[in-house]
Order: sequence, then C-alpha cells, then structure tokens
Amino acid sequence: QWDPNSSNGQAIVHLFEWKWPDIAAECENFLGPRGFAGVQVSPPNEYVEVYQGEVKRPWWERYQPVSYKLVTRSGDENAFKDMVTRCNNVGVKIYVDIVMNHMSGGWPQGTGGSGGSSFDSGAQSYPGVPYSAFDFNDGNCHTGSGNIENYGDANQVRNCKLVGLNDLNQGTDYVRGKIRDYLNTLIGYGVAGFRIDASKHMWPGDMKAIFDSLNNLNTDFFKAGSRPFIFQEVIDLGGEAISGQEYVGNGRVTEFRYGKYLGEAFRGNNQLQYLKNFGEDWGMMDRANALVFIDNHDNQRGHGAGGDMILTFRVSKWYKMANAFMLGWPYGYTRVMSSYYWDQWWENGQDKNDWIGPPQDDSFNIISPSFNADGTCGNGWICEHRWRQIYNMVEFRNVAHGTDMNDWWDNGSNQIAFCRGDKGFLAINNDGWDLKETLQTCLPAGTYCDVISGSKEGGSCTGKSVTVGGDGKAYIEITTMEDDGVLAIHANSKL
Ligand code: QV4
Ligand code: CA
Repeated sequence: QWDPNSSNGQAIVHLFEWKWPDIAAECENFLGPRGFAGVQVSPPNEYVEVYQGEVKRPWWERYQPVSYKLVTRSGDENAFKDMVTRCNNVGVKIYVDIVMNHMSGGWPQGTGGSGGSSFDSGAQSYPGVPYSAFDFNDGNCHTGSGNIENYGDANQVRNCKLVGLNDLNQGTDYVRGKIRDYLNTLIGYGVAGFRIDASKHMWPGDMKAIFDSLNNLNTDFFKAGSRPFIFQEVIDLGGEAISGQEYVGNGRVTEFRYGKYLGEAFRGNNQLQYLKNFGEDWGMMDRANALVFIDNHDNQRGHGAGGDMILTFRVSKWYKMANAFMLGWPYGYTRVMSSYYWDQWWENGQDKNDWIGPPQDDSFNIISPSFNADGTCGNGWICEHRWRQIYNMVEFRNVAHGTDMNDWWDNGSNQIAFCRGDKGFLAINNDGWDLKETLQTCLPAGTYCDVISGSKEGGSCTGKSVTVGGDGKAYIEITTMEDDGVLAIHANSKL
C-alpha cells in the first residue's frame, strides 16, 4: 500500500534509536504542532545484545532479531503501546522498522537477548518465536560460504545469508504466520505502516503473501478498511540482478539514487541547474512509488549505498540546502533523518567508529535528548528535525502539497528558483557569488517571511522579508555571507 495513512502531513522523520517515551513526548511537544506526518521508529522487537571487544552495544545489534517480543533498549511493550496511542492522538503516525529477512548472526548460545530470550545461532534455534533449523534457507542457498557472494545472482541475494545473518525462508506457511502475527500485534496497537528492512533479500511474492494476510489498521485511529503503508528498503543504484521496480507492486520503495544525486549536485560534482527535471527523467522510479531522503542511518556512516557523496549533518550548510530542495520539490514521499552524534575515527578511508550506538550511560541505558532554549537538542542528539531550516520546510511541503513545479529559473550554474503553483517559492544559491535577482514567485502580492533565515512569529518575521508585487515578482537576495544558501516563502508565511 502506497499511502502513508496520514491526513495532515507530507513528511516523516526517522527518530533513529530514540526511546519510546521520548518519542511520545516529541509527538506531543513538537512533531504534531509542526505538521510532521509520522515517525519511523527503530526495530521494537528483541535482538542480540552485542558485546564484542571494543564494540559494545552497537546500533546495528537491533538488526539481529532473537524473537518478536517487544523489549528493546527503547522500551518495553507497554511503553511502545503508550507511544503509539499518544502519537496517534496528536495526529502523528508510527511506522515500524521490520526485520523479517533474517534472525541473528553467529552468536553462541548464552549470548543475551534484549528481552531475556535464549537462542543458539549455530543450531538456528530461537525458542522465543519459536524458530528452528527448518525455518531457514540454508538448503536453498548454493554458495560455498552460505553467504551472499555475488549480487549479480538474484537467487543467492535472496536465499543466502546477508553478512552471516541466519536467513529465514518466507516461502513457508509457518514463517509467514509468525511474521504475520508479529505485524498484526503492531497493527493492533495502532501503527500506520512498516519500513521493510533488507527487502532486496526477500522474494517480492513471499512479501506480498504476508502483506495480504495482515489485518486492517486499528479503527480507533484509522478509517475502516485502511491498509498498512509499506515502504521497502531496496538499494538499487542500477547494475545488479535485482531492481527496485520488482517491489513497487507491494508498496513504496526507497529511492537511493535520490540522495546520491543530490549529494553529487551540492558537492559540486554536478550543477544545480540540471535539477530542473529531477525525478523520473533522471532514471529514478515513478514518484508515486518512491520514498526519498537525503541520508539514512546506514549511509550517514558509510554502510549501505552512496559512498562519500552522501550529505549528512556534518556538512550542515549543504545538508540544509539539500533538505530544503527535497521538501520543496514535488517528487516522492519524504523522510527526514534525525541522528545522534559520534566521533569518527578514519583509517584507510574507513570510519572505525561507524558502529557506535546512541548516547548511553555506564549501564548501557540510552540517554534521552535534552532540549536547549532555542529548541535544538543536547546530550549527544543532533535532532536535524528540530533545525529551523528543516522543520519550516516540512510546513512548506504541507502547504504546497497538491501543486506542481512551475516557473523554474536558473543562472546557468548553481543558482536556482522555482514555484509550487501559487503556494510556495524556493530559491537556492550554491555558487561562490551572491544571488541578487528579481524573480517570479507566483505568490499573491504581499510581504512574506523567509522561513529559512527566520520564522513568522506573531505577525512579524524573525528573518528576511520578501515583498511580492502585483505581477508576482520579488527581489530575491541570497549572499554567500549568509548562514544558509536557501530562501523559501509560502502561503502561510505571508505577514
Ligand atoms: C560479520 C562479517 C561477515 C560474516 C559474519 C559472520 O562481516 O562477513 O559472515 O560476521 O557472523 C553486523 C556487522 C557485520 C557482521 C554481521 C553479523 O557489521 O560485520 O558480519 O553483523 O553479525 C546493519 C549493519 C550491518 C550489520 C547488520 C546486523 O549495516 O553492518 O552487520 O545491521 O547487525 C546491503 C543490504 C541492505 C542493508 C545494507 C547495509 O542490501 O538491506 O547492506 N541495509 C539494511 C539496514 C541495515 C542492516 C541490515 C539491512 C541488516 O538498513 O542497517 O545492517 O538487517 O546493501
Ligand atoms: Ca533472504
């Protein structure tokens, strides 16, 4: 199903590794009021507690399930349920990261699970579900190592182990039933949909059988007959045996080319003028099937796809520009990344600290974010979604929803501007010289607040103001001295 089941928002935020009570409060205090449609939450089911030499409680332990008990470092089942209710009550939906391709890697019997279940990876025994050796794909995998060795061979990509993770066989009724029961439990609590991890590694038909068997969404929160929103993680940059296109029949698919191409454009490997037809014309999937983002929890730390072209919070000026473009541009369903900080440790082009988990205390409990007077986060949390330049563009996207792009302008290199019907106008300057132009904004005459340099508060603007004349034109200025290379005005920012 391709629709996010949200009436009041066009962007979701991934609150990576946040605790359930903190998400509940964030829905009430910030996301609801600011018009966010929903939250992608980290996997809520039990996983391996990883302690491996220096590597203690890495973020990636949550991608090694042990059972479908809802007990994690983010909280227990009651906390999860409370979060879903409280977020729904303020119009913010919950989308759950579902790890159903595999169980854990090769951790020996005796290794702890976050919900107290025992397991034996070598024997493929997970009594907390229960799964046993019959439920895994080994017999269907024909590589020497049992791992995926060649991404040019669709069969091994789907039936062999991804980096040593015990590969579930979703072709059997038993495994389908266990996954269905897990997802139906979440639906019962009121979630709106699912991010399906490692979708490339499962057969689209097996996934369809599971999705078709799911209950309708909870009618306490959704209209009768609503189906869960599905977005499938498939990394398809071209050139492999499996394409994202094979999955669009099940729901939306992550479009990884989107963030890579924007990274290339803003980093100067391409020019912004060429973004004029950014979308299907660039070889990306149909916008109605795409889930788009600038970076995700993998490629912001060198896992996954996109390499060193990906923009993150560490290159904040470009990052804000790219997010503004994404949120202003009518392509795909948008997801904003929200991160925590870690110190990188580069050796031979590799960040040896790419495993570091969220801010935690000495007992490995996750530490909640703190909030500064200006609304930004502390305690090691970056909270990109609380950057004014980003959350104000979420409002822009909501206001402009339903319009197309028109009146494109560029200077022949890296200064661009466009309208969204008569609802919004966006300009970007990524050249090394000032943008000073009189441009068509398509907005009704009046004075507007630029929501990048400031916000409309009360009747006035804390940033730059733009005066639009009766002909829709306005003098637009973005100098290289400014903090941000973007200017955005919209129907709701009229003073
Ligand atoms: C190691 C060796 C293997 C060996 C194995 C033996 O590297 O060669 O076979 O031991 O047991 C972690 C470790 C990894 C380790 C593995 C098994 O990093 O070194 O293998 O565990 O213990 C995340 C991380 C992975 C992590 C995994 C499980 O990125 O590093 O592996 O969680 O903890 C492809 C896929 C795509 C995937 C992307 C990263 O097509 O689906 O790679 N993205 C999603 C998630 C991602 C997650 C997974 C999939 C797996 O977004 O976060 O991987 O659930 O492109
Ligand atoms: Ca598989």
